[in-house]
Amino acid sequence: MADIPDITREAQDRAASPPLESRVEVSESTLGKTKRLSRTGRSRKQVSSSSQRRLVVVSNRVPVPKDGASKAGGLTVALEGALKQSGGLWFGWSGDTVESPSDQAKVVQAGNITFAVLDLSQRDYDEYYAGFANRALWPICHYRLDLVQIERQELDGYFRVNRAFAASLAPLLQPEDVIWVHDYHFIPLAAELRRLGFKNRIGFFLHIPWPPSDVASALPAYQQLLQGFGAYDLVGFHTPQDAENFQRCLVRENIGSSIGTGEHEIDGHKVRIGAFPVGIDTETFVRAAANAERNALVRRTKASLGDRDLIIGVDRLDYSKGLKQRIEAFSCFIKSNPDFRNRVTYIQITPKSRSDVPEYQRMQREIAEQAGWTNGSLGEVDWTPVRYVNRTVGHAALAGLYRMSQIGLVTPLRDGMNLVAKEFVAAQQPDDPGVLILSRFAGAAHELDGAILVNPYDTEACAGAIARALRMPLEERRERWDSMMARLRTNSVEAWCQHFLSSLGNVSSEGLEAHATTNPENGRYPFSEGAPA
Ligand code: ADQ
Repeated sequence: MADIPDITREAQDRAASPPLESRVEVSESTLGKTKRLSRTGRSRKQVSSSSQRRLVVVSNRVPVPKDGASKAGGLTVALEGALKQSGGLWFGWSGDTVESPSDQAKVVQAGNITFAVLDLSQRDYDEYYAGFANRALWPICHYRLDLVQIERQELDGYFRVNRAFAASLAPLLQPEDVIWVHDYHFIPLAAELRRLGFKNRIGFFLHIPWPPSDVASALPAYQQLLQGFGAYDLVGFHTPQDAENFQRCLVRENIGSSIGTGEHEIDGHKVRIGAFPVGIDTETFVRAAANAERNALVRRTKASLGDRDLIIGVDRLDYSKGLKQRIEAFSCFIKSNPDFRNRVTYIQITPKSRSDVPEYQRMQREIAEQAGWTNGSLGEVDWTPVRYVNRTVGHAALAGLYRMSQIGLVTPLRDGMNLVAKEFVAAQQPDDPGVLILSRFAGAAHELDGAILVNPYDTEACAGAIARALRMPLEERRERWDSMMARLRTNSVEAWCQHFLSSLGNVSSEGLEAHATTNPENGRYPFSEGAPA
């Protein structure tokens, strides 16, 4: 497995000793007092120094606390950890569609986090979310040109909603706020805020992959989207490979000019580009897993397995997760290793998502049918080889299910990071850990060097990996787990957040120069160490 990306080591150092000017703390003014401020002016009450900058997070879905229900989105899980540390404002879509949405956000205060959300009209939802974001950006960023749906109207809707969200966010912003925009739904948001006169530091993090230019250029309004990145001060990706793909797209399209390693100037504005691999709340997961024996679902599942081994897969139901190929690989494993018949069970826990997008409806049907066929052809009266479940499971139970599994099967066809891979590792019992089988096309493959890396399209190789994992001696399992766990302990979600925000805080001419001098221009991308071959 390849080397550790340099930026992660840097993250560890920074997390241990955050620079003063980049610390983000809760300022006194909260959104509860939603007074309108001049766009660039400073309210007299806002005495805000660089060490007291309020953090504003923008993401499509905002988990406004309601009933403590468990959440299935990786973005949510990662960001909650981040905002709890610093407090501030979390702005985005409410998740609701209404007939006549207000342009003023609904505000809820919870602890040190203020949530502000907007509803969408059905048309906005169809065009911006179900349309352009999930039928053009998502498939293209996951290298699925065969699934792309391009509609002018949806493209217009995407830019229209971004403009409207920027306009509604504007009155809630303060001049010193540090704004952190998340994911593909909001690429043009910074450009819209700049157009309104905001000069705040604005960072962007993409939670999904960024493909090479031949694939990315299938995006409609490709140049306009790329140009929009120029309004950010910092653009982050999960892996060096994604960051490199992105910068090459800029170069190839003649958008601005490269001004050093990982830096670009677009319309006179400097943008820093880098890899920031997201982590998980490792210690919480470790504790949850250790206590999970008390969990009723975990206990019932254990009893239902008897002495069979367990293989676990946990994914949102999405074509990027490679579920069809995974079930095929499991089936191939059983057929080629008959001694494992009735000795191993594969549980796939998969909540449905985006069910109103036609490509997802089709896939949901296909996967369910495939699980049914597999059980029909392989199963016994007393053995269901594949337990396929469309449910969300609470994190405590999930941690326990990971822990009792001999294998974590994480084989996406393409994934920005994949938090499940990390959660599985964190949940293992140190003296008897399970084995992670991980797709080389998941961002996590850049970090988790103790996993068995597989090509998810190669059914027989994946089946072979399952057999190898089930027969792996304890010593090798421990060795592999130790090295992955060390990484998870240092690159937690806190370290990720700290690293991104400190990098955003350091974006200035001076910071950029300093950065350039520490990365000798040797023709390689600065963070390109660590990409799997
Ligand atoms: P996702 O595509 O949603 O995230 P992932 O990173 O695996 O994928 O995160 C899924 C999260 O949802 C995990 O925390 C997992 O525990 C949880 N989850 C999944 N199924 C569940 C279930 N049945 N019950 C309960 N919880 C469940 C996007 C990108 C990823 C990237 C993340 C974070 O697609 O590549 O890693 O954002 O940046």
